[in-house]
Amino acid sequence: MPGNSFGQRFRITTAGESHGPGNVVIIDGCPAGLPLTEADLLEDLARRRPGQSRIVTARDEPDYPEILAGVFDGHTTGTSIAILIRNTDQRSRDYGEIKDKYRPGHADFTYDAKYGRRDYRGGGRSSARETTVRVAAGVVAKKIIGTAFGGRVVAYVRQVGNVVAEFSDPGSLTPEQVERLPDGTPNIVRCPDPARAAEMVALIEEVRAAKDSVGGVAEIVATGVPAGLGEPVFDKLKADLGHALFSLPAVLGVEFGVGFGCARLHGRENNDLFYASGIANPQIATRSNRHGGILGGISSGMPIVVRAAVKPTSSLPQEQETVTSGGEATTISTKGRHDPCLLPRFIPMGEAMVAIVLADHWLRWQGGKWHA
Ligand code: EPS
Repeated sequence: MPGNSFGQRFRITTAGESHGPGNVVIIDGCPAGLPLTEADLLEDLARRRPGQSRIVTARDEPDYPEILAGVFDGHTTGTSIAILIRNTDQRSRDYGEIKDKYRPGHADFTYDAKYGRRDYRGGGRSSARETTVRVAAGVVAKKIIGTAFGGRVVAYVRQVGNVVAEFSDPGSLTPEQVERLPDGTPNIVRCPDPARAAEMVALIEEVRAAKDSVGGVAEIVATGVPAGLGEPVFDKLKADLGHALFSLPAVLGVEFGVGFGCARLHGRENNDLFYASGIANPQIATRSNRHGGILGGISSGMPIVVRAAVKPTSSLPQEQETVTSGGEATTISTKGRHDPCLLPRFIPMGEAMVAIVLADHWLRWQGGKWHA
């Protein structure tokens, strides 16, 4: 398969480029009878939208979704859903220079190596602009998991550069804490620790002024997920979540629970001990959650905690060495409008991909028997 589709029972296929007419997603496998309107998609799209605050790209897109198929009378029909989001604020003249030059850290070189041609305007097909429609599909997936089992996915920024926020109970953080500061103003960096959030914003403003960029870590937490989601061996829930998150642009690392920290631990420290509560219908849980909510590739009923490391934006408005497609040495300073840090807008993308995997695995587990 050419890699434009993801999922088995809940399957998304996307098409689109950063400076083409728009991006589209086709969602297959959504059960009939789920309430769905364009208005339902707006909140998450606004959280992902460029131009939303002073610390993101200035490209200003309204990202208004058009549902073209699969919905009638405000409910899904069970047939394929198509959602289109048009591009309206492309500035392709900024990209004439990179037609023949490879931007450091970008996919320009590798797309040329693979296909021998590419849409060089913006990031083309490799642009994060494609994630608009994934976020729209993620809203559908969030509705499925919310209706089916009360599942909820909340993501937030854990780290920007050297500024790290620690949360002792990730499963208790609310979307309101991610989106708003205690005084009610927008939490533009989406870190639910107000002191760290202020430091992160200052750091992002500093790197932008220096014509540089900075990386970070997003933490994505799924709660209410029952024990039992995931397939053995190749389609472990962990493997599919890893696939989903690594498919987002700029992700260089994914870890669950204690993650790479497990390398330093002994088994006795790392094991999460089981306990049961209730007698007639005992509920089994673990006292700690170093395993991150997945054991043997199957959800344990504990919150699923996964982190994605996101690299600093490759596009830099300062001169860097590169080569042309003909192999001549040259320099490049990337024009265009870019995020000095990708993390604030990554949050709804991470939530969407996790929700899509959970909806897919729930539907696979239920064998398609679920009714809205
Ligand atoms: C992006 C490059 C910039 C960003 C863009 C992501 O756009 P352009 O293609 O015009 O250079 O503004 O972000 C969005 C437009 C968006 O909606 O996410 C890239 O190369 O990934």
